[in-house]
Amino acid sequence: MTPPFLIAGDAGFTVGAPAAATIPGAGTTTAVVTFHATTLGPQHATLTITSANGGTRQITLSALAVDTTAPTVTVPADITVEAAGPSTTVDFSASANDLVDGPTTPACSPASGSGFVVGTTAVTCTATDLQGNSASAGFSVTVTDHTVPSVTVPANITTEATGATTPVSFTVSARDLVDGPITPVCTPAAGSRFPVGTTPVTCTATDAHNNRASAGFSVIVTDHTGPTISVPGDITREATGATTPVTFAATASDLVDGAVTAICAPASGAAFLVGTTADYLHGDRRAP
Ligand SMILES: [Ca+2]
Ligand SMILES: [Ca+2]
Repeated sequence: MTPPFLIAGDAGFTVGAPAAATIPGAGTTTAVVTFHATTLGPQHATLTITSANGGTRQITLSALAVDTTAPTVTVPADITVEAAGPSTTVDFSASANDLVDGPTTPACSPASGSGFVVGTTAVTCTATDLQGNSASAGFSVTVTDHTVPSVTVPANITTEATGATTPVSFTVSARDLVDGPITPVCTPAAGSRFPVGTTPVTCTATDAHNNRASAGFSVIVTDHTGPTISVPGDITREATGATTPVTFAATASDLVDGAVTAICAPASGAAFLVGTTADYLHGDRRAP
């Protein structure tokens, strides 16, 4: 005789196969009982076993529902952003879900909305369920600086020569989003001596991450200043004939050109008539 034994459960658990077991003779059978706990803590279920002749027996099963599973933490992929300043605000979202507690908000360090410096910063997000099980996940925030500094130079400078070369000073500046003020390097440098004419000046600023920018202007040195001429005082000679040769020395010096030739008319050594002759001279090769 192989009477079936029926195993039935109350609400709160299910009985897996073989729920209806055929037990040959005085054998045993196995049924899988699964609790569906809706709360943590002790769980109870009652099994009723009915034999072929209608006899029943009830068995109370107990289980303890526990939560030893940490939440699952979801973080974004690694983030790369270009710096917006010495510190760059980066927002991100991370989430966590616990089998028992449901969605939770992980705590991230540094938190979303923090300021990140240039470089790579590791962010760790940790979620802890109500039973104290915690899990972490991480990603990185990389802030780059590919932005060149801004270089400020003056407008073209025009100045009158004060010598063969003329010292010219000027002020330039540069600023980087990340590094702040930077001192540009100018060629020629401020305070250099410039020749007459137009000389381009290039100023370059390099930030801490080797991003470089240049700006330029011109220094224009003009020479509108005539030479200084030295002539002798008025000369009086006694005539030696119809005309009398008179020699004299005249010199000219220019701020830019130095000594220049003074050309006299009449020239030194010319034959002068009796009377007064005005002698004119000029010497600056740039004279207007
Ligand atoms: Ca849990
Ligand atoms: Ca920069």
